[in-house]
Order: sequence, then structure tokens, then C-alpha cells
Amino acid sequence: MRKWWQERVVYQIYPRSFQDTNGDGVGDIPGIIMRLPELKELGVGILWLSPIYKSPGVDNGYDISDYRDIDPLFGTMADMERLLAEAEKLDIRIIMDLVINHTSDQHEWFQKSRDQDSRYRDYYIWKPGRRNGKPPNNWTAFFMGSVWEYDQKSGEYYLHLFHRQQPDLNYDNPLVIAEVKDIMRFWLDKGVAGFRLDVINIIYKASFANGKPSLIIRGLEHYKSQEGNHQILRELRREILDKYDSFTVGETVMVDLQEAKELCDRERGELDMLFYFDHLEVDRRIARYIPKRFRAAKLLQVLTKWQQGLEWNAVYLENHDQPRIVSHYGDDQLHWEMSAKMLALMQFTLGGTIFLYQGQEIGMTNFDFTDMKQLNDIESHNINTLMKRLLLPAKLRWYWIRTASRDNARTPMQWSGAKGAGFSTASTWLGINKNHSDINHQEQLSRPDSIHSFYRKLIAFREQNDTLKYGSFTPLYARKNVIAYRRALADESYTVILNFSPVPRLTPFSGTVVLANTEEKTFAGKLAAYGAVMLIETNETVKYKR
Ligand code: ISL
Ligand code: CA
Repeated sequence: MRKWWQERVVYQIYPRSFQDTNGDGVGDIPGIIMRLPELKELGVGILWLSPIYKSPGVDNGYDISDYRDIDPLFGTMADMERLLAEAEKLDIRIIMDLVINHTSDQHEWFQKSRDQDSRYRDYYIWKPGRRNGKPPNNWTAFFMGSVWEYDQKSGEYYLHLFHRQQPDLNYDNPLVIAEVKDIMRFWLDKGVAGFRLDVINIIYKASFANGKPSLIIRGLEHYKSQEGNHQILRELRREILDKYDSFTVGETVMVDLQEAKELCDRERGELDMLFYFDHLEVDRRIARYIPKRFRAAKLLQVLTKWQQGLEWNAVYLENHDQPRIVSHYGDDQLHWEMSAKMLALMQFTLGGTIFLYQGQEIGMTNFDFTDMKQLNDIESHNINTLMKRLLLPAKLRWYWIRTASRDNARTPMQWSGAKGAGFSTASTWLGINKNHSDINHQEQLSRPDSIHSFYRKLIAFREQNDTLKYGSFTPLYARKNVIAYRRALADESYTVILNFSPVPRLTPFSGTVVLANTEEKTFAGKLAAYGAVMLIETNETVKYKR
């Protein structure tokens, strides 16, 4: 049976950078309300809000200090209720970002937990150090360094897989699971339609033995996708989520296809879909920060694996942790518009639920910062410090940060070409890209051939089209950074051909165009630089060979 969340396009909002209404340089909930009509116009059916809960903001809200309150930076609970009501009027549903692997160290639970005798002690993972004065084990954190932080007050170490101000909850404690259920109920009762579950496959730590040697994350094998983790997800699903008309999308760290299949299996009843990263790491080495050459053939291979492997995909090219897709797999200079549209066409011709990230629909690019001081992201700063310690030259460090920093996606939304980009009248929490004079929402609304118009067209087309949402996926061709695949359902079949290179390419296909980033109605085989076409009734002169 088909579900409503398989039919709608999701739009991720990073509230801090979306729309400021009170002139403090930070986006807020009234700003989201103000922009609802534009989102409706685009064709969006679901909003995912990055965290707006009370938080000290060490990791921009992914460190929650009160799950039942709104951070004053973003507004009030009344604003949030108004947002839910206004969105409902437009038939837009809202999912929240739920971060339950860890809390903020400012959360009341954690503060109380520092007392050995508190009932909250076992809400977190406390361990004595090893006899040699070393921390409890050798695991390393996602944001660099040890996962253990010594707490003077307790005389013990606590575990944090991310920043030291993000202590991990203890999922061996049923009280913690009970708290999570309450929090979920609280928001579902307010009318949210589900959750994006942050790092949800690493919440259960099965053992605390030393990790095996690893270049990046040491210890992963003791907590990634453990049976205990699966059990918790099933329990949350059965006891809470199934009681509401809701869905979940899990963000899953370093997940492989087998794990993903288990996590999303309908019968098992854990997650509805999940975010994996493979398709964005085609040009990355082990650590996301180390680049390597992009090859479209490799991308096709990865897409094929996941499109064919999973029953239902979450299809995304950007989020608040990733560089902008046009700067990443496209060309944000000479071929900006063509490559942004080519990537849009690729995304909308993949099966699953589409997730757009704010600004993607106007082809926003990576930041134009020139100095580390302009960055806010703790991950970028930590990685820079680590690379410095490894004596990597400044130029290389900056090149890596510039291509991979999470702040690339976090610069304020470019609504107009005016000072402040229509985002804010004040000086903003993170710099605005200077290219907002050319790349902005207002300019694109005025043009029927803009990237924004193209997205609108794609959303509308897909809404009416089951083949793109539910059809099979077959790879057809990969040569010289041109790839092609087929999507088919019943007696409908489409061929999608994409050129990832900055020069025109000849392909063995021709046929009738349904969607394209150029004007032609029939395709004779030659794709423009970053050209993209979707054909119905295709002639193919050569069969695909790997
Ligand atoms: O972004 C990453 C690589 O640079 C990942 O390692 C990322 O930290 C990981 O995917 C988890 O991300 C999520 O949890 C983090 C938070 O900082 C991210 O913003 C969030 O998306 C901790 O809550
Ligand atoms: Ca504000």
C-alpha cells in the first residue's frame, strides 16, 4: 500500500539560516511561517526542521538541553504551534529533527547525572579510567579526539561520540527509552508528522572494549547497527509511532546495504527510510574531507546498488552537513545553471522520497569565505586543528575545508539581491555569500527558465508520475562521465541521460524528450555540457557494457 510520505517532496529547513524576522541576524520560526506560501508554490508537501529545541548551540541545536521547549533564538512554543496550524492550512506536514543519541551537557539530566547518587546517573555512560591513567578505552569521536571526557565532579569519564558537550545517553537504561517515548508522544500530540532521527544506528553501545585500529573512527564496531539498536527502534515504532499517522527517516552513520535493508524492512518495523552517504562520497576518501577524482561511472554504480537494493529510498543530494551539490558534482561557475538543472533532473528521476535542502532549488553554491575565522562549524574547526597538528600545509588544509566544510550549506538563504539577501537586516550569524546579487530567489521567480522554475516543473511532473516514484531502476550506460539509466513501471519506460562533463558528448541514444535542461523536443544523441534529458521512446544503438 502506498503512503502519503512516498508521494510528497520534503524540504529541509535549517532554521538559523532560513529567514530572520526580528532583526537579530538569525532565522526564526516566524520567518518559516512567512515563507510558507513560497514553499507551497514550489510544490513542497513536507517540511523537515533542523533542531529548534532549547540548546546552547554548540553544534547548532544538535545539542538539546530541553526537548519540550523552543530555543528563544527561534521563537516560542506559541510560534511553533502557529507554524503547525498555518502549514496544515496549506496541507504541508512537518517533521522534527530528533537527536537522541546524545543531549547537551547543559541538559538537566546530564547536570544531575554528574552526581554519583542521582537517579540520573545511569542516563549517561560513566566509566572509571584505566589503571595507567588513560581513559576507559581507545575509541575516537566523530569530531576528533577521544570519546571520553573526565569530569572532576564525578571522578569518572563520560562518553561522547560527538563533541564533549554532547554526552551520549545510555540505552541500556529503560528509563532513557521511556523518556524518549514521552518526548515523541509530546510532539506527535502537537501534530508533527514524524521525525528525522539523528545518527540513529549508533545509539546502542553493545560493548566498551577497545576498538580495532582504524584511520578515522575507532570503536565503531562496538556500537554501529547493533541488535540492541534494532530492538529499540522496533519498540519505539510499535509503542509510539504506529499509533500516529507518522513516518521516520533515520540518519544512519556508515551504514552498509545489508544493515540498511534490516533497518528499513517493512516486516521488522524499524525505520521507514534512511539517509546513507555513499552517493555523496564518490569523490571522497575514507574521511569525507579528503577529495579524490569524481567519476560518473562510480556514481552510477552506487546509485544502482541503493536503488535496486532498497525497497524505498530517501533521495537527497544536499543537507546541512554537506557541500552544495552544484559546487560538488556540478560546476558553480561557467556551467552553474545547466549543471544545477542536470543534478535536479537526476534527483527527480530516482525512486523514493525526494528531500530538498533550502537553497538547492535556486542553485546556491558553497561559501565564498577566505579565512577559517569566517567559519562557525565546530567540526571544521576541530578538523583544521587536527590537520595542523599533523603538520599539513595551510594551503592544503584550506582547500580541504573549503570543499567539504558543513558551513558550505549553512550560509543564509539568498532570497534577494539586496543587502542582507532578504534574509536579515542585521549582521548575520554566518556570512552571506556575495553571489546573492546574482543567485537569489527573487531573480529566479522572475524567469521561466530558472533553476527554481525547473524544480517546480520537476516536482509537479513527479507528483503525477508513478514510474519515477515507484518504478524499477536499470543502469544503461557509463562512458566519459556520461551516464544513463532506465526507470520503468508497467508499460511506461524512461531513459535518463546525464552529462557530468563540461564539454558536449555524443551518446548512443536518441528519442523523444519529456524532461531536459535544454529546449529540444527530440534528442539526436548529442548532449550539451552538463546536459540532461529524460526520453520516452528511446532508440539505443549500443548496449551497455560495464
Ligand atoms: O557530517 C558529517 C561528516 O562531516 C558526519 O560525520 C555527521 O557528523 C554525521 O553524519 C552525524 O550528523 C548528525 O549528527 C551530528 C550533527 O552535528 C549533524 O549536524 C547531524 O546531521 C551530531 O548530532
Ligand atoms: Ca531572528
